[in-house]
Amino acid sequence: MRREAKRYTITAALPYANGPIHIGQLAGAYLPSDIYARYRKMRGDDAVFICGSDEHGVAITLRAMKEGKTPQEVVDYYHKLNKESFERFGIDFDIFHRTSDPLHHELAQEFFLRLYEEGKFIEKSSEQFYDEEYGLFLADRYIIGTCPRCGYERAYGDQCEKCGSSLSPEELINPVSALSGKPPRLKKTTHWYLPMNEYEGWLRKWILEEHKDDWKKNVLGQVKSWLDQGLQPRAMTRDLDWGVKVPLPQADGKVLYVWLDAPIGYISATKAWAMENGKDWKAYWQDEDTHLIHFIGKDNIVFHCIIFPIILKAHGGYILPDNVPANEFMNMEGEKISTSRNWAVWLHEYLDEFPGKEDVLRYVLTANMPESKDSEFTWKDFQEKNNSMLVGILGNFVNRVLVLHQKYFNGVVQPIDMEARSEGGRIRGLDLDWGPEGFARKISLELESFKFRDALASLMDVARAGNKFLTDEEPWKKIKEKPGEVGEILHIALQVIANLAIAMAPVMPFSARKLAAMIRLPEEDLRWKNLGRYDLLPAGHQLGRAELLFEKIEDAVVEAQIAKLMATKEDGKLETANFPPVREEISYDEFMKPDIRVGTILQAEKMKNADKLLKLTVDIGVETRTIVSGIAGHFDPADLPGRQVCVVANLAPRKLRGEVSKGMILMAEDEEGRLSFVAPAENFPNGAIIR
Ligand code: B3M
Ligand code: ZN
Repeated sequence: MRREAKRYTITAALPYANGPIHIGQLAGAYLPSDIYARYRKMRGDDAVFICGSDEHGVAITLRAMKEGKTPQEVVDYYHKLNKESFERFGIDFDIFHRTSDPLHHELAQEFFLRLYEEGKFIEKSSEQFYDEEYGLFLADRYIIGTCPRCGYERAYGDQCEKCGSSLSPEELINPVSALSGKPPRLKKTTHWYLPMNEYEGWLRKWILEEHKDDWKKNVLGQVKSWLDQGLQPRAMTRDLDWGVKVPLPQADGKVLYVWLDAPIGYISATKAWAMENGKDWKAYWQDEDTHLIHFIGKDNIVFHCIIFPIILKAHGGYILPDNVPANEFMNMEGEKISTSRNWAVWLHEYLDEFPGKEDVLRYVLTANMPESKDSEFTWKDFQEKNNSMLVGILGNFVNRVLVLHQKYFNGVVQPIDMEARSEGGRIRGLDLDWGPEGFARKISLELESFKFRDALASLMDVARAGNKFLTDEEPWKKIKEKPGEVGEILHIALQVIANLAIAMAPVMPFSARKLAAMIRLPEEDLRWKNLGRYDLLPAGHQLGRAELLFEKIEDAVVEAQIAKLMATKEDGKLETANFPPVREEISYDEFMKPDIRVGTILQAEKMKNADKLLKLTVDIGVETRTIVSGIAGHFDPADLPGRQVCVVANLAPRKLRGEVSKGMILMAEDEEGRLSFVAPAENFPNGAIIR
């Protein structure tokens, strides 16, 4: 049985300080955690909301290499940018710490030493991939190859970003160094491994049995699939010079694996916050009555549900997560969000370009949150949701009421005989349940079960009910004959508005505050316990000045954003910096060896029992050939006949799935593994020579 929570430790994934924050990360981890933390605090719960920059790992050193900077320069820059962006966007962390802080290094080393001294690691020497040219062992993102599980060709040495599998370098098919682009050689080294396999039974019971009803299906599904595949011992150290030093005399030149140190960053951040605020950090990490909740994106599930819990368990004395409500991914304008291709909306740019519209983005991202499946952001939808929902429903209701109220009653709340107007927990004419099972409870339960989309929809239903009430009651027609009744109608509508101000606050804190000021609802009344009350604005209460809560967004504004995206897309195509450097020199004679010809695809069909292969019939002028090509995942065979290609014509024939393939089709491949045919710029005779 779950214990009632006395306090909440709420964490959001520590973003790598190697780039700005984009909307996918906001929708995945930062907005849901912020909404949840705000909700807890509005209820008066003891809750701390923790985040910070993840400043170690190959993600940082690769970026530094690409930018021609030191890793320290890179993390200093992005830590500051991201911390400020989060603040401006109203992501209300109690602390945004950083893993380069000495406090963190100390704690991470303490963890390592404790596990080391208690014999929780296995020390093992083995041959590992090594890049001769760069003099570096190739761990994690330094090595790229084909994922053994899904076939994605640009999986990293620690994880496949396509299918989410956690990997180790030796599992990759056709591994190459991300640095030199060359196949690595093997070199001996010693590391400390966490025998994750020993914890399988325990994990199965703790997650798949004890949490089978309260954890999200997507999270349980991933955990189950890892456990079913069987866990392997995983190295907790790396041969790198950037990171937390391994605190052992024999481990010179080694650092902790970033996924060992980063989650400990949640704890060190809590410690730093506690020190600054006179709190006891242990209560938030070691007291069984604390609920620990990790908000993350789906690519981080294995680390938060398997590796970090094992580390906490092996260490002892720490609580385990009560829930890990991981989200799926948000796509954008029909494509995967991609940092390397600059296909994203960057938070700091949005904040600069849409001042005062933080809540619009918060609303749209929450309404499209990828809670149970991948979702999509488009600028058109952004505009549409703003204009129809925020302006059309919520803003319109508030504005109509406040303007009429000002006009008829100078902003003074009128008396009402509530008894006479209500029956059975409802106010006549208004489709809202104010009772204990009513809208207030519904929204609370939705927030508590991490159903933020539903909570937002319920909130909009309240505004809709208010709008309908006003339209049905037609106070503007009654004001001459029955001013007393109009006073009551607006009184009721104002109570709905006060409730909206409270219910909005977790998702749209800026607008909630603005609205509260407009109705002069005192700060201390913006509490969750007041939700569902219809006496928040008593008769005689003087309202403030009405302003527009939301404004229409014109076509030109979103068209400009779309144009900007298209432009970056063009730039992105030309970007080469992330590709491996040029390979070793060859002689002119070597260059002349391949005989490359222009050809035209005549037929294309899928190969049986091989999802990735297409059988192509290609006319290369001098003859017609069969070529088997591994492009089935990228192209529809129906689209290929008639397409010109370049063929390496003198490649030795190979037998693939029983079919003899004569030659190879040339393809360009980008960082995401997308393929594009290489062909002459205009239609050309088949058989023409390329050199
Ligand atoms: N920095 C990965 C990411 O940004 C990683 C999360 C760490 S959470 C402890 O997605
Ligand atoms: Zn994969």
